[in-house]
Amino acid sequence: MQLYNFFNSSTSYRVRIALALKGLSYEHHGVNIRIGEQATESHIKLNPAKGVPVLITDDGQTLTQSMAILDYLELTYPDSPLLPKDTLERARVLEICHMIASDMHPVNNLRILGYLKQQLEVTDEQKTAWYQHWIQEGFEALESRLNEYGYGDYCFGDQATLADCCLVPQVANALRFGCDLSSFTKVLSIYEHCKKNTVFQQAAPNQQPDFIA
Ligand SMILES: N[C@@H](CCC(=O)N[C@@H](CS)C(=O)NCC(=O)O)C(=O)O
Repeated sequence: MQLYNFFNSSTSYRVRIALALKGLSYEHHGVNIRIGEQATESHIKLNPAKGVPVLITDDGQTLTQSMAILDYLELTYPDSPLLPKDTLERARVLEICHMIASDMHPVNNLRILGYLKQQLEVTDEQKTAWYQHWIQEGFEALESRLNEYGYGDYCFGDQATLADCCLVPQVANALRFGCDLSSFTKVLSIYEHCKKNTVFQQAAPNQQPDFIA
């Protein structure tokens, strides 16, 4: 497999965690979204939505959208499952994933922040206020849901699931942007637990070949 990704991209990081948890190797291709490599002609051929990650499967198929990639990996490589078999439990895991992937990530994506700044000409303070507002809203909901249904050291139990694959990169991004997450104690305790896992560490931004300090 080949993975087109960027070290600090949270959607890429989700997929890297899942690949690591499943023990799957892949060829890394760095796409520097800070300098617009996601919008080059060659990348648009892979992903017309101008984003990362992109997975090229072992049989040469091109897949975009991190949640679709995670689903593909789960079904194609069922060892070390990241979704529970029980239907309700599976839905709970996916609920957490989509709180992050569908609600939180899109409004704070690089292109959105860029549009606010360049086209709508908001100030840096307004852009930060926007970012922090959606982080606060999103994490409040996440904290509440995890307190209600989560259990164990990971989001659900003592084994990592796709919920943890989505949670860790979102927390890492929020901390990188200087958000105060101290009131989200459940979210933070899961994050800290995952960070101790060497498999999660393997997928971390600072372990990637394209990492820039
Ligand atoms: N929904 C897509 C989002 C992909 C996406 O937009 N990724 C970000 C990085 S986390 C990106 O490439 N952003 C580039 C940009 O906004 O220009 C997914 O989950 O794969």
